[in-house]
Amino acid sequence: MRHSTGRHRRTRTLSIAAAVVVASGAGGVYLGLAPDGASAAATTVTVSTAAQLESAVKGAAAGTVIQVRGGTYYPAKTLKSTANGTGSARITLRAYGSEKVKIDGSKLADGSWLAGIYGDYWTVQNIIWQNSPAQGFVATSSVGGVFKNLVTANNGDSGFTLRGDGTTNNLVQNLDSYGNYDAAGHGQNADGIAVKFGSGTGNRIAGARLYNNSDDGLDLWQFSSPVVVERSWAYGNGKNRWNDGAFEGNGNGFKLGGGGASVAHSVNNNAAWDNMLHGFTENSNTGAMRLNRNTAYVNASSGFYFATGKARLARNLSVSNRGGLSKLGSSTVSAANNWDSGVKTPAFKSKDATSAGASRQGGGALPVTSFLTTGSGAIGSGMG
Ligand SMILES: [Ca+2]
Ligand SMILES: [Ca+2]
Repeated sequence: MRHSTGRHRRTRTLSIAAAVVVASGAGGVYLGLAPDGASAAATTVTVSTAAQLESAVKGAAAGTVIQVRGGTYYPAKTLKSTANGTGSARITLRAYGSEKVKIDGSKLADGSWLAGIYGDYWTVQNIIWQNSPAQGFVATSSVGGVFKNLVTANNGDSGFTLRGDGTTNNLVQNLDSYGNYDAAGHGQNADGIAVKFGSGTGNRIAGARLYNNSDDGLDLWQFSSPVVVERSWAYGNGKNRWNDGAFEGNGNGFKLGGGGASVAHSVNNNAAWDNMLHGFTENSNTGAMRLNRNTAYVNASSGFYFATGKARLARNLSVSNRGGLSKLGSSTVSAANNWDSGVKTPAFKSKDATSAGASRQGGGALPVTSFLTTGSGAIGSGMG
């Protein structure tokens, strides 16, 4: 029984691998099988043309590793897969070595996403997704995804999206998402990262820079399970950078709900500056969100807008926000923030954001910056 299952799996895996070999032509292909045949085979496919990339994504199965050689790729269709990896045999799509890979949607049909993943246990790493006519990268109802060191830039709707019920245990680490703008909606939809219209626990966003998008930096609209957002920066969102005469972008840094969901997100050690609306806002989410050690600076409206819900805010820092430091309701719990009585506002070491926009460190971590740092371990974002 057990042997029979193993044999079937091996056969199936080999036939998928063979299909990928054919599809990828003369590109370097490595095929390896687990010794006992019980776990899925590791199949590494190296691609160097858009057609090879499309075939490899289409043919991916548990254990497939797709390595993309440096260059700019213009797929003719959305890169789409419903395949599932497993915890021990992930599906990996990544740049080859340290080569720079741009996947560009400018030849796609109107309304197309650039990438749509519907499966579990994908790792997608070190790739720039740009110029899509609609969304850049979308993962729908995915479990266990690792989305690391990605850039989503200048797409026609939100840069990076997690959506759907069953969106569980995904990590989005070190994302840069900028310049996204939905012309059809006059900018009202394109966020840096959207975790919207869905549910599922264990999702975490860390080390992101979400900037110069037409709508919000981060948007958790109608996502009904807690999301962790940490060590991320949102800035310059909601400005009309596209000469759109009917511009409708909102421009919150961190928009933590809306659409009726009441959910306790955790939002820690982030910073929002120079956004056109609030730095951080519940956006009608009445859940007991926790916000600790975040910093809001020179946003056009409130630094922290939590007027209706049960958010718990502690050790946050709000400076020079034009609509006020904070707007809190009677159910909000507020302690040791710089707007609370008796709490001092430490001085920033730097108000020059230039270094925050610099290249990331090797490995993908946020650049080292003194911008908005205070040296205090008691209040505000540590900026990294
Ligand atoms: Ca909007
Ligand atoms: Ca939005």
